[in-house]
Amino acid sequence: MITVHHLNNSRSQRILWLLEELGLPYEVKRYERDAQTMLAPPELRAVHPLGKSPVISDGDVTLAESGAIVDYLASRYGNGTLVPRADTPEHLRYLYWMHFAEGSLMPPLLLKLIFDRIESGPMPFFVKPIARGIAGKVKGAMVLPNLERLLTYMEGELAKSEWFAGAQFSAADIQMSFPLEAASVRAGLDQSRPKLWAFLKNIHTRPAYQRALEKGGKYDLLR
Ligand SMILES: N[C@@H](CCC(=O)N[C@@H](CS)C(=O)NCC(=O)O)C(=O)O
Repeated sequence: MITVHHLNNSRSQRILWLLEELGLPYEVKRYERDAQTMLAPPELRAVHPLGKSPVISDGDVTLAESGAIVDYLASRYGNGTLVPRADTPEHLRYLYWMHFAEGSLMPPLLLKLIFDRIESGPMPFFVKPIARGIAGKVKGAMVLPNLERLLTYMEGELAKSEWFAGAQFSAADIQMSFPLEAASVRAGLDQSRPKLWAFLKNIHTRPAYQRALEKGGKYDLLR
């Protein structure tokens, strides 16, 4: 039996979705973020030393890192349905987007979250203008232009094919879902990018996506 160590409002939601797409039996072990810090509880460190989610166990295998988990499950149990055949251009695209999600897209989204919180968070009045000034500068000079470029680039890529790896839905689309959902609440992704917007609409209506929401509980992305 596969166990998903699932943190509320987190990247592990996409593992539940993948397992629903694959139609595999699995159990969900839930962990709740600390309401103040939003960090995972220490019990997750008993499963994996870094204490982050997602982590899965599958027999003797314990695996962390969402891209590795998605690729492992889809390759091992997907019978070729969610991973394009090796040595095809689609497989290369699949690999690219599988790594792009956490490697290129999440870092600026995380920076946006952190600097937004610095700008709006409580702090002594005499520090406020300095902290806000620094946060605003970093966002304006680096984070926002970078996000803008990334969104424009992805919009262009989805103009070439409906899904990230090509004409067929693949596990790379599942891996890309979390940063794109985060971009929609945090980085201004909206209808003005019609391809990316349609991607989000399309994934949200998939029955497996809906079932995963029922299994995972509340899924409100951090702003
Ligand atoms: N690159 C890792 C990131 C893992 C990660 O940061 N997970 C977040 C949830 S979205 C987490 O566990 N946060 C709570 C914490 O850091 O304590 C992955 O894709 O699995």
